[in-house]
Amino acid sequence: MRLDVVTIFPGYLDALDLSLVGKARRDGLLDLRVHDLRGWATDRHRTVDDTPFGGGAGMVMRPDVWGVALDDVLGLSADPSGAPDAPDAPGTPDARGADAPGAPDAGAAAHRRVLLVPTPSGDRFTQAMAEDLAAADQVVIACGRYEGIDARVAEHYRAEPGIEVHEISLGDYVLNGGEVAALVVVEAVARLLPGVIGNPESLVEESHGAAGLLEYPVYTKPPVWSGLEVPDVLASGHHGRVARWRRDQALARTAERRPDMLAALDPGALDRADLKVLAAHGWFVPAPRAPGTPVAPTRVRVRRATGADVAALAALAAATFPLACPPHMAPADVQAFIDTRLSERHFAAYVADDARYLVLVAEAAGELVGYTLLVLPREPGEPPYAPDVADAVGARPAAELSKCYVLPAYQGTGVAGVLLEATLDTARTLDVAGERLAVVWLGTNQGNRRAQRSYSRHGFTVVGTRRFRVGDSLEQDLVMARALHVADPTAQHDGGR
Ligand code: 6GU
Repeated sequence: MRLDVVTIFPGYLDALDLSLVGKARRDGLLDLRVHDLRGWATDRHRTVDDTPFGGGAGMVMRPDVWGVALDDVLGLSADPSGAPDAPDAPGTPDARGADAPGAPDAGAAAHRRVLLVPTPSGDRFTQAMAEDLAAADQVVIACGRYEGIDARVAEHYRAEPGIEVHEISLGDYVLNGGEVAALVVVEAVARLLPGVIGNPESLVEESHGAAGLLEYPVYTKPPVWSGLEVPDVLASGHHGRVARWRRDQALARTAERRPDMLAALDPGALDRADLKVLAAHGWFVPAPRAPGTPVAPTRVRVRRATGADVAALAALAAATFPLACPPHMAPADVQAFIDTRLSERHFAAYVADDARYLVLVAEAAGELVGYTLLVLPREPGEPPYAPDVADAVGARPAAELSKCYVLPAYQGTGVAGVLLEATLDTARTLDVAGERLAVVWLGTNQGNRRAQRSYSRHGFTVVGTRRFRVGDSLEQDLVMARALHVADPTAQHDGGR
């Protein structure tokens, strides 16, 4: 590949003689030429800049000087052989030998030529761009200084057939010129060229690579340094476990440092273990809305509901409650239950009365996807309202987890578990007239094994049964309970049943 850098500070690019890039040049894998822009200036002072039209601070680089320089380097000059590339000022380090004028190579029609203009107002330079550039035949980097290059230069070459123009930025900060960006681009592109890196395997797993994750942390000898040990798994010799550990680390790092990268992951490339790591960091992959349209991982946050949520809460309750009802229940009964317990008016009352109710919501991309409703006793000794439950749940004060629902798209993703744990965590901080809450109980339909399994995983155990009426149907519920302040969740039944 051929790479040309045009700059008023050719010496800045001397570093490209070193290391891998220097070796690639010496090995003929990379034809890198650095040119002094002043070689194309025509006045006695070799001027390349002038004052800005419209006024303002600083100087702007002249389009006419850049135009002849870039025409030469890109091989667009009428008479390429006459290009004044050679007359660099004595002492400029443009002594690359191979610095012939930019005559177009034979077969130029098939050539992909790219003009890069580094500028803080460009598109962010990425690994994907580096990979794209590595496939080009010629990349020319036009390094501006001062306030930049006259805007007509990029415009002019954009209109030139066969030339791609990209204005690129390294990041959100301002440098004095494009030379550092040229170093960055050359290094990022050169290492992707065939033969430049001895072991191409090492390109596979790196940060910003195909996996779309940051790289896992790496370690070498000594095994203990400064009191810090290398993680045991890496010395286990167990390739499968090492690979899993590295992937877990990559996922966790990316979740913590670059959530924007997680949102761009292909959910099809995530296995169950991946989903667990992501869930632990608050990221979930909802089911597709339509088959074959996978949804990207989504950040889900759990928080207390506010008055602003009541309309969305009522809509969520109306969407989720019927799905949890057994199939034989009359739709009219289900609707009547919603109207008398889960309307907007009811949620407004729940949210407003935080001595009596705790409402948490799970929010994803501004949408409510789940909620819990915990009902607190009015006084510490108040038993659960139904005698069968009062007997089964012995400890006081006892709060009822009345609702714990998530949208179908988030069922099985772990969101319900996060919502439930957050509810228990908040419940642990609550008291009823000075006595801290001791137990949370709930009734769940006997047929709903999925819910029961989920509550069991979160420390609930079955303590009894109750009857639960929805309209005409009298349902048999399991009563499950969980102590809030003991390590052993089975210890809660002393005095119960
Ligand atoms: Cl490419 N150029 C300049 N001058 N400043 C920058 C930049 C480029 N990228 C970030 N800051």
